[in-house]
Amino acid sequence: MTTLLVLIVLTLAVIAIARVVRILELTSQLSGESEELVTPADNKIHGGLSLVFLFIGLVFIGYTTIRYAHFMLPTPASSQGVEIENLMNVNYVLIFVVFFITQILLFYFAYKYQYNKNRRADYIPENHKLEVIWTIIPTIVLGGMIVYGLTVWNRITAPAPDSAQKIEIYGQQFKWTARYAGSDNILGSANFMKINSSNSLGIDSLDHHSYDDILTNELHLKVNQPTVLYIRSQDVIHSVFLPHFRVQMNAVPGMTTQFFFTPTKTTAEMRKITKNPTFDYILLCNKICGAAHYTMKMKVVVDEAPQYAEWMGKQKTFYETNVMGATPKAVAAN
Ligand SMILES: [Cu+2]
Repeated sequence: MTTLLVLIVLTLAVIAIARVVRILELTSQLSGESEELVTPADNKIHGGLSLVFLFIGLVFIGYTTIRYAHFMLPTPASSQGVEIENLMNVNYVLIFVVFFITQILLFYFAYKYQYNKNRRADYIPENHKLEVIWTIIPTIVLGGMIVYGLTVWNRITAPAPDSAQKIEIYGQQFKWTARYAGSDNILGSANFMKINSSNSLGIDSLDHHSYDDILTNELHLKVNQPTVLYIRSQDVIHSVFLPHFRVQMNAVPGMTTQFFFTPTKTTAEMRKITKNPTFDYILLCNKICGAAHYTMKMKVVVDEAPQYAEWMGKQKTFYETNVMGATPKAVAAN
């Protein structure tokens, strides 16, 4: 309600200002002055205002950057994340340098070169040296950024080693399920034809690799263990987003996408780093996938090996929950 009132007041203020300007125009017409006439005093005021605007803008940028810095992600929690973070930082530095140089020059020039009837502008139809400089510098800088970015991308999307832990992340409207490959480290095959109310992932119960698979609603990762996520979707495009690990990959129906990374900081370590005793890693859906998209998240825990083994020991396998559990019913049905 307050927002609406503020908007109404602002709209009325704009209309009022427009009317006042119109009245001023009409009075100047009546008094015989030309409305386009710009006096040297006007030029001075506008030139000065450019400097004031530049100063206010710079102070505002500095203030908001410091004031809202805590909304930035904490230090990356995976080895791949460190590379992405460095790439981002190099980009930020370049963008900030170019931003400050161009904005300062823009407003300073508006002040310095305000109209002066005694000054004539130089006529420079072409200047090869200048054109070569402003072509070559951006070419080198942007070319360097592309090469650097592609190198990082190739490294972080390199194939996972065989020893990497395999976990499936399955998205559906509106939840995530994690499936661990179990002691054989091979995920059992799955097929959408096998999806039913007790098997939403469509896991093939005839494939013996699926017997030791473990389905969970929480993603536990072992610290310093290379981990590869195989990502599937049941219905629409979702996106697996693990901001603290700087990981993101789409979940696309009909295909399996993947992302390989190594978590390097346990949840306990990250709680110390963020000075937040209730901090938890999170896996979010980062594609607007429907009405309850915002609820589509899963808690992520990075454990030391013993805690990880303890948690894993408490989980039930697909064989225990679906195959063994389903057999008596199947027999009874026959
Ligand atoms: Cu989603």
